[in-house]
Amino acid sequence: MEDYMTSSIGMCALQCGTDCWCFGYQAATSTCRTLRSCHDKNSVGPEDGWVYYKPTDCDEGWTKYNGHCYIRNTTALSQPEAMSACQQFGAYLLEVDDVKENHWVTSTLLKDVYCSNEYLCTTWTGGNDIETEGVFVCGYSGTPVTFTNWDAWNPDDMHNPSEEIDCVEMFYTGQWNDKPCDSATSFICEK
Ligand SMILES: [Ca+2]
Ligand SMILES: [Ca+2]
Ligand SMILES: [Ca+2]
Repeated sequence: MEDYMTSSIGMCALQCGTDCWCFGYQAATSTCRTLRSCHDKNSVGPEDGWVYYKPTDCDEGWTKYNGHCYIRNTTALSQPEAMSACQQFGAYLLEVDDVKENHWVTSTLLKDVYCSNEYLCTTWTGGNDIETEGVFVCGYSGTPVTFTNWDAWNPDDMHNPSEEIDCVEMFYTGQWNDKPCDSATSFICEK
């Protein structure tokens, strides 16, 4: 257990990362406390003014990783449709921040997915270069894509001048491919 001074309960929630299962916040003293075991959700703690939260509980069917919740949806939609579908869950289309998240998605959510041709069983991520060709951004946050895991032959939009190929999907191997955004593809939501 550790105590921190934080300016708000939201900042306190951010302190609760890996190895943190709950956090408590005492507004009167702006003190945040991260914990490895949980009080009942939103219950007032044993000391005055402490309120405890479980910030990373995932709903039924979602899988937790590093403070986020994920679900794989096998319905094939275009990337914009998949984005809207995720928004209806209060989530967004998968944004892969680093190699660890890429590996976790591949080894957990895609572990039972296999095709003889990897192009035939793919999953949308939220990345695209619609705005500026070759500059990939995350569709939800709008931030530049910093980590990438491209397949050796992709992105290949530059070799297809007749077609817009601006959305990023993931092979079951975890490697990325750029594909026309209106292609029907299964997808992963994250929140
Ligand atoms: Ca992510
Ligand atoms: Ca492109
Ligand atoms: Ca491609």
